[in-house]
Amino acid sequence: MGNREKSNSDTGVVLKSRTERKTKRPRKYRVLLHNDDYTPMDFVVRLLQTVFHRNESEATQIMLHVHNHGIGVAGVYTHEIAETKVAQVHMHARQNDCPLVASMEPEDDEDAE
Ligand code: TYC
Repeated sequence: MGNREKSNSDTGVVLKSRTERKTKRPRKYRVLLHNDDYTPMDFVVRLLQTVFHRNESEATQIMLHVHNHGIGVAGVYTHEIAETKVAQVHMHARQNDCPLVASMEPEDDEDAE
């Protein structure tokens, strides 16, 4: 990020550069669904509708993407919300004896900007 500072050698006054953010925007996290061989497709679609507020068409597309590629993005959220979504997936999965796994990862690269 733009942390360059200009120093006036006479006064010692240090001006923060204009590009430095006054407030940091919260980092966002992708919530990922992982494929498995046992969780029913319709269960994953319903979960995407209830937990991730996807409509039936979006939910079906995401489920099929995970089924075909092994992993997929259910949604992007701030850290606390993403953690809650992951926990909700695991709760629903355990309650229905499904091995479904969710995880989260930062949306932006650590060293970007
Ligand atoms: N592969 C599962 C099946 O064939 C469906 C599935 C999709 C499971 C997505 C998990 O995250 C998942 N019944």
